[in-house]
Amino acid sequence: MPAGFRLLPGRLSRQQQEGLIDAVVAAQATAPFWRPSMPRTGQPLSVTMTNFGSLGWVTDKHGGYRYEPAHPQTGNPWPAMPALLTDLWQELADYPALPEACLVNWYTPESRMGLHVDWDEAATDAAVVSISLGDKARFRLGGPKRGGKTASMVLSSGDVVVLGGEARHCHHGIDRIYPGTSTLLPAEHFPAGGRVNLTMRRVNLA
Ligand code: MD3
Ligand code: FE
Repeated sequence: MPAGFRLLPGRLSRQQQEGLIDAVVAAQATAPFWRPSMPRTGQPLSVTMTNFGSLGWVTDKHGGYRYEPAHPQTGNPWPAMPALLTDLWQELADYPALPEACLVNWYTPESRMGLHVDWDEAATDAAVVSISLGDKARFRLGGPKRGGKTASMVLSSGDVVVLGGEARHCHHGIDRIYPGTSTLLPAEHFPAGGRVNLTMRRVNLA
């Protein structure tokens, strides 16, 4: 694994995981999951998304990848980040400012995320802190250049990954979801089951 990669298996208790899912469910009132589209082609992503924080990551055909202060469909400001998240950031990120954004990705069993590098943030000196909730997923991590060697690992509910240093600039993606491997997501709110990933990001330089 590249320098700056840290996996903390089972870092969150079941109760903490449930609290985060409750916050994602509560967020639906003002910031419902929506399906973003790729720049230029307008091809829809296979994940649906929402955000917490003063800024949220969005993408659409005409505006491309960017951070916005409001939900693209409701126009509401994103809901505040739960305190558990900012506490975790302060414990793990080793950065002198709080994250502005927490992107929430919901993967149903058919969802994938292709290999990519996150470079829409000015603060590339800050780590990204990722939290896995719900079904297990195969996470793939490569190098800074396209087409290099990659390695994969399974992420489980309650795992936390810190991507700092060199790892921050590495390609990564989600190959597949393993359906039915967690009981965390309540069927009334997540009828298709699957996995929710939270990624905290510092966007602007501190
Ligand atoms: C490695 N999400 O939202 S989180 C994304 O599980 C994203 O939803 C995946 O990639 C998910 O952009 C992976 C782990 C992650 C997040 C950011 C990274 C790994 C990273 C940035 C640089 C290197
Ligand atoms: Fe990413």
